[in-house]
Amino acid sequence: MSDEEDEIILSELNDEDLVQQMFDDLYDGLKEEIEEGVRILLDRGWAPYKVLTEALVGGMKIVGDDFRDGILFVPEVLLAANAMKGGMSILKPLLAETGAPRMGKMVIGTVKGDIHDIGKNLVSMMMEGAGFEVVDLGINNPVENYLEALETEKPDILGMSALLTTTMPYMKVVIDTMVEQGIRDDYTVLVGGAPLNEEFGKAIGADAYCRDAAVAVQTAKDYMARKHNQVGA
Ligand code: B1M
Repeated sequence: MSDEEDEIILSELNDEDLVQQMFDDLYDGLKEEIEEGVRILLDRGWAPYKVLTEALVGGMKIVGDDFRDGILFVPEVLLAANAMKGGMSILKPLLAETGAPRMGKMVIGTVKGDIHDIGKNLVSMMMEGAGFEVVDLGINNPVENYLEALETEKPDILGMSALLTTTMPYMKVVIDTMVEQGIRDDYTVLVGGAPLNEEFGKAIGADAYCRDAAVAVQTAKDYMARKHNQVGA
């Protein structure tokens, strides 16, 4: 870090400059600065969701673009991801503290061969905030992990995340196995991740593709409402 950057006092920046500075700090993997930025924005009355989407996810988009273009490499992106997680850990309890009534239960995990977990964690946080109980299986899950969790946790929803074009087909392996075992229709299956789209979701037999965490929450709520209507009918 240069002397000039050393002198930046985050709390003295206006909101716009602070968010720009947080983009730079996320890019540079500066976890403590990101945590400080998050706290300042919250103190200024920003809603946790706004901090998450505008300051953190916005910054990660820049990291992603430069990673794609070969300007950033894995070690730098890992640092950025670590800084992002620092910010997310401050927001997590706030997003979960909405006092929303219990909506249902979801098991979620990133599929086999894939270690990306930021998006999945964000979905988990937002689902918890909306009143869902979430069982997070973590990353790199073979089909057996999902099946075991379905049996022991008995969730309403199975969520799967994949960030690589090479790992997204594995979602179909999980769904096909559920079909083979005659349990597919016992659950709502929601899928998400940057390389997916609606067409892919349909093609693999998922109930819905969710573009982002907010869509995941809304879709989950819609399916729960339908389920309750069916039970009530
Ligand atoms: Co990786 N990586 N990465 N990476 N990485 C991508 C995905 C990539 C697009 C970068 C690029 O080239 N532009 C590219 C994939 C290319 C492709 O397949 N077409 C890529 C690559 C190639 C790789 C490696 C192969 C690199 C290498 O080793 N040479 C390697 C693979 C490792 C592996 O998994 N086996 C790798 C490694 C890594 C790091 C470990 C360094 C790190 C991950 C750290 C971590 O997650 N703990 C990393 C990161 C951070 C990224 C980028 C930069 C950012 C991903 C992210 O966190 N985004 C990413 C570039 C990009 O996506 N633009 C990239 C922020 C997050 C909030 O968004 O995850 O999309 P996202 O989640 C969203 C939605 O997609 C949706 O909601 C979320 C919140 O709104 N969603 C769901 C996600 N999951 C859902 C589940 C649901 C519902 C919605 O269930 C109901």
